[in-house]
Amino acid sequence: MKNWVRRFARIVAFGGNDARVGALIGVTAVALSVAAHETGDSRKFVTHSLSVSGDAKKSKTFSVEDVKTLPSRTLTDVAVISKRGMTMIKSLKGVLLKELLDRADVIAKTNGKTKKTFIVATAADGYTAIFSWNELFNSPIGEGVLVAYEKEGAPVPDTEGRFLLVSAKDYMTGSRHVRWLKSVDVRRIDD
Ligand SMILES: Nc1nc2c(c(=O)[nH]1)N[C@H]1C(S)=C(S)[C@@H](COP(=O)(O)O)O[C@H]1N2
Ligand SMILES: [Mo]
Repeated sequence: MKNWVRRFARIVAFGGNDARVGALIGVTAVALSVAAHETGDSRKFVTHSLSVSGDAKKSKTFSVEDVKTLPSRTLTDVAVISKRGMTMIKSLKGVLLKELLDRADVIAKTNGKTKKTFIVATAADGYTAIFSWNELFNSPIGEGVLVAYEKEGAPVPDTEGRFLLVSAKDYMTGSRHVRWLKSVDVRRIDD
């Protein structure tokens, strides 16, 4: 790789007088730097563990391996829909968010607390999405809210892994498609 860059620099130095060579080099250099920038950016957001927190002292951190021990669910033909258009994901394997919350045991259920409870999903870049307790546990939406660790048969790639949260039953699935999911926090609107 380094040799390659050095050779490239030599071509730049000697090709300086030729406008066509110069233009070609310029375009290639921009393309290379954009590619490098994209991989660099993604890599810095990749998450390898997921923190689930809620009531009082209750909190649990899951590695990808930990999450893989929970009952898995596979969703097929998941659409990512936004104002910009639609892309299709052939398959996503993971654990339902409601299953993960049950396993972490972070939700208080006494004295009608659940109806005031909401769940905040936060990504490594600060992006967030929220779900109400009723939405997850008392509506069909919950069946589509998946914390995925596998996309189309491979670990979720750097561009959105290793934990990717989707809400497959939403109309506009883009807004609750949380790449680089880092934490899930249970909160209540009062008390
Ligand atoms: N972590 C993270 N996830 C995110 C975003 C983001 O900025 N950060 N953008 C969201 C938005 S606005 C959309 S529409 C979808 C799809 O984005 P894409 O078309 O770039 O894949 O990803 C969502 N997930
Ligand atoms: Mo979006």
